[in-house]
Amino acid sequence: MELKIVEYPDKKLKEKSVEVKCFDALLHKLLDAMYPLMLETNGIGLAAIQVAHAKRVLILNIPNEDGEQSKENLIEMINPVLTKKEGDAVYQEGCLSVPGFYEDVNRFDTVCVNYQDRHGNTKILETDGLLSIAIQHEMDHLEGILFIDKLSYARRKKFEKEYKRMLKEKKENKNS
Ligand code: Y12
Ligand code: CO
Repeated sequence: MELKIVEYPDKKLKEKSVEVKCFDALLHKLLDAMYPLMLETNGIGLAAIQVAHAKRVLILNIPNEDGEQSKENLIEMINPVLTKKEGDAVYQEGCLSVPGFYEDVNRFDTVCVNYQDRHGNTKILETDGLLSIAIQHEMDHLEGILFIDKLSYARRKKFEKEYKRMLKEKKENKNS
């Protein structure tokens, strides 16, 4: 399955993803194609809508203490639901769909998430730190929300200006 990252301002990213009911070979194909793409693009989290599939599917692969990602630590979440959100955290986030821009975002510190694995088995995970932030970031994608949507008015304006300039430069470099 050939996948490509959908980048802002593509309207596809605003779509609300739909519940997965079939845990079939097609779902496994999608998950199997998302993982190498996420690694190739230096991502630690990726939602299916970022590869133009509006399904409630996301993957996470947090690097270990040596900064290395391994398949052992890959988490695949289907139909995730937050059942607990506690405390406050601020983290400088980035997104494969908004390349080149990083900004502080307010999140919950600890979350508990109920989800299904690729076979439809129910799982529960309670976590904090980077994994908690990544879960919240990726779950926002399922609602069509990007981290830039959570910025203050002034920071969002700054982003739009910088991003427009970056896209213009990209276009000029491509044509020269
Ligand atoms: C903390 C903050 C955000 C998340 C969500 C997952 N985000 C990512 O995995 C973002 C990765 C990323 C990688 C980039 O590098 C390339 O595309 C090669 C990137 O691009 C540039 O900066 C040019 C942007 C974001 C989880 C936890
Ligand atoms: Co993202």
